[in-house]
Amino acid sequence: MDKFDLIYKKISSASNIGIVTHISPDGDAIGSALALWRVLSVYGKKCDCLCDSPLPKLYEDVPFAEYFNKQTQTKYDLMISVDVSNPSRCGCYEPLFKKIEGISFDHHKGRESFAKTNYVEYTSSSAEIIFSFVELYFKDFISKEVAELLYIGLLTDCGGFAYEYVNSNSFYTAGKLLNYGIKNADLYRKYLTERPLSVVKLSAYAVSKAIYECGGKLVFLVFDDELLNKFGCGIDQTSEILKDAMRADSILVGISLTEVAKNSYKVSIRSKGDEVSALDIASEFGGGGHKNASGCRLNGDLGIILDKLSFAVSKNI
Ligand SMILES: [Mn+2]
Repeated sequence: MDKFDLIYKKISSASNIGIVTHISPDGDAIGSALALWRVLSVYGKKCDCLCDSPLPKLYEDVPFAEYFNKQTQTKYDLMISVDVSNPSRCGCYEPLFKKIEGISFDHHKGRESFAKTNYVEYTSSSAEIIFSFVELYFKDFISKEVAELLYIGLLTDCGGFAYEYVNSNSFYTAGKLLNYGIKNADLYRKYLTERPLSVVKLSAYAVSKAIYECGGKLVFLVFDDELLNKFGCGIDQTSEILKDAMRADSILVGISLTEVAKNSYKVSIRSKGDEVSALDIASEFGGGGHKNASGCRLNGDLGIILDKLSFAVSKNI
C-alpha cells in the first residue's frame, strides 16, 4: 500500500490524535503542525498540537496560534510527529511514541526513525510534505489560514527558496498555496526580512565582536545571558544574527553560541555550499539538522567549547 494511503487509513481510524513538533520550534515546525492540526480538526478528529517549548514571539500572530500547545486531551490513540528529526526533539512527549501508534512526517537527512510509520522526503520543508498529503485526502479542508501556515513553513525553512534542496515541487507547492489568496510579499517581509529593533542593534554589536578562526573561514558569535539582557533579546532570536556575520565572503562556517543556562549553550552551526557540512560538525557533538544548517547543545566552559568546535571545523575545512 502506498505510504500516504496507509497514513490516511491510520488517521481515519484514530479518534484522539496528538500532533507533536520539535522543541525550539521554527516556522516550519509551527506552520506544518498547526496546519495539520486544523485540517484534522475540521475533518472531525479530536486533535491537539503539542510542543515542549513555548511559541516564539515572531509566530504569535500565525493563524490558530492560540491552539499551539493547547492540550485538551489526556489520552491519545495516535501520535503524529511533524518536522522532528530525532525522538529527543519531542521533549516531554517522546515517551508517547513508544507507547502509542506513531506516524512521522519529516524532511531531515540522517534522521532517526522513531515512529512506527515514517514518511520522509528530503525536500524544502515539512510543510511541503504536509501539503502533498492534505491536498490528496483533505483538499476541501484547506482554508486560506491553512495555506498561510504551510506557506510560512515552506518559505522560512528554505530561506525564501534560497537553499539547495528547493526543487520544482517546492515551487509547485508555493504556487498552489498562493492560489488560496495569501500574500507573499507581506509574509516574506514579516518572516524573512524584518526583525525587532533590539535584534538589529544586537546584531550590529555581536558582529562587531565576532571571533574569527580557521584563517578567517570560521566565525563565532557568543550570546551570553548578560548580553541578551542588555539588548532585551531572547534566545530564539540569535541564530538569525549569524546570517549577518556570514555575509562576509571569506566565511565558510558560522557558529553561534547562546547561553540557555549557566555553562549550557544552544549551538547553531551554518555552512555555505558543498565544501563543509554543518551537519557533520553538529553530529560530532550529538546534534542534527541539515547539511548547511544544524545545531546541538553543549555544556561546559565557554573557552573549551570554542576550542572543541574550532578543532572540529578545522578538520573539515
Ligand atoms: Mn523543517
